[in-house]
Amino acid sequence: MFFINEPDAGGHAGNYYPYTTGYRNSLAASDGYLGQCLSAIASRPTFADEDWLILVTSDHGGYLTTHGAAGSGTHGITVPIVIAGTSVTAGRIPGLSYNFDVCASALAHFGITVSGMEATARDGAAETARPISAGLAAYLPFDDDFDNKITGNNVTTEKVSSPAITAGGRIGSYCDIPTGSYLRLKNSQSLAYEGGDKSYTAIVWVKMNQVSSGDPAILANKNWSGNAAGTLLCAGKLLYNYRGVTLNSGSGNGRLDIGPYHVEDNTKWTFYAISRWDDGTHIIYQGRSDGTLNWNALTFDTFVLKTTYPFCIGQDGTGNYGSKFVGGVDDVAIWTRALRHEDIRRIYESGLAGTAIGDLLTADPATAVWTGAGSNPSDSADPANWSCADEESNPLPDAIPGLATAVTISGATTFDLADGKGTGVGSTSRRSRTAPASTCAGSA
Ligand SMILES: [Ca+2]
Ligand SMILES: [Zn+2]
Repeated sequence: MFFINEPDAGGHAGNYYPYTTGYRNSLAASDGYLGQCLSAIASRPTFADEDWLILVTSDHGGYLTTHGAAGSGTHGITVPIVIAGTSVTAGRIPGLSYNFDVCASALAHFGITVSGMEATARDGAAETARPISAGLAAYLPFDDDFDNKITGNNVTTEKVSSPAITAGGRIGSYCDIPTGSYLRLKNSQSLAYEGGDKSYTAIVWVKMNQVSSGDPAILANKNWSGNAAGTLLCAGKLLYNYRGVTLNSGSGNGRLDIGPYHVEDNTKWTFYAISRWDDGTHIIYQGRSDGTLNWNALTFDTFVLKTTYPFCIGQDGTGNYGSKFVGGVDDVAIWTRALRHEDIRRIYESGLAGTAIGDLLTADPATAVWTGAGSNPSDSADPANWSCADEESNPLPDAIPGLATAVTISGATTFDLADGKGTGVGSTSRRSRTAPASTCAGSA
């Protein structure tokens, strides 16, 4: 076992944030030491016959220049855990794990089970990829209007006072919310969420001033007061005399607060995502304008998501909370399920690059795989010779092309659906087949 102190020192010296150069350098240095260690292990003459388990974790996280434990445990206890080895299942560790779980994981590797220990032996698990559109209940790009672009669920937008579609959003235009204005998502109380009405994801790009007083709601379906049930993304939670964005989740008789995150200045669009998983894990993400995405997580089993209030943007569920949100929101979306990390990262990075969530629904990189004999895509008239490369292995009728940009044929060759020409397949003959109207199930 070895211990690297650089991240601790780097955090105390500046702060514990991934967007701070000094801290990032300390992580890079640590990564280098770890790389040397792994290289040494892999170069052992008997390495091929050995059964290594590599465990990496941290004894604490950090908030500002502190370990982040007091007042809010989330910055202090949200730490990385990496488990690698030939016996490990690739994928995210399910639920919430703790640094002491590495002890149980190491013992389990040696076949030792310890009873009465709080720690749990961890392993990765492959997550099932689902289309980003799955469970998407509300999507508000604010480019031309305030409308929810997801039809069929009766969730509609209602303006209160004078929110305004304004140029200069994260993508296209955005919704400017002056003092006292907000948006109400009518009928959102009736949405049915997965996981016993407890799993959801909400994403919003926000541009605002650092809140100097009060704690206005950015997005909420709860009464802010006390332990009321529901969820609320809050703009001004106070910790260590520093205000920031938090997630507040209520059960009716208890609550969970995760965060806060420092707010960028009012010229920058910042990404926030909140999600709640079937297993109770709550996660709040902040994606900065500089490309750094980080998150805090806690478990809250008794959380109650559904309330009598609709989701509101710029207010709590009641519409009457005293602290008023002032700022802009863009590309807001609410799902009735938890999105995977990979999906949230993809949405964030796409947004940074100017691609809205709506574009991801129709222009997914739907990669269809040629499975027919040989490598001649002219045989593509037979859907049985194609399969969608997404994890759901959908056949071509679900898979192709209208909206896809490229198809992978027999692994290495690509087939450009835009002009219908294959490359590296012996000819560039045009495909005669008309693409089905539907797209890859991984795309819409
Ligand atoms: Ca927009
Ligand atoms: Zn320290």
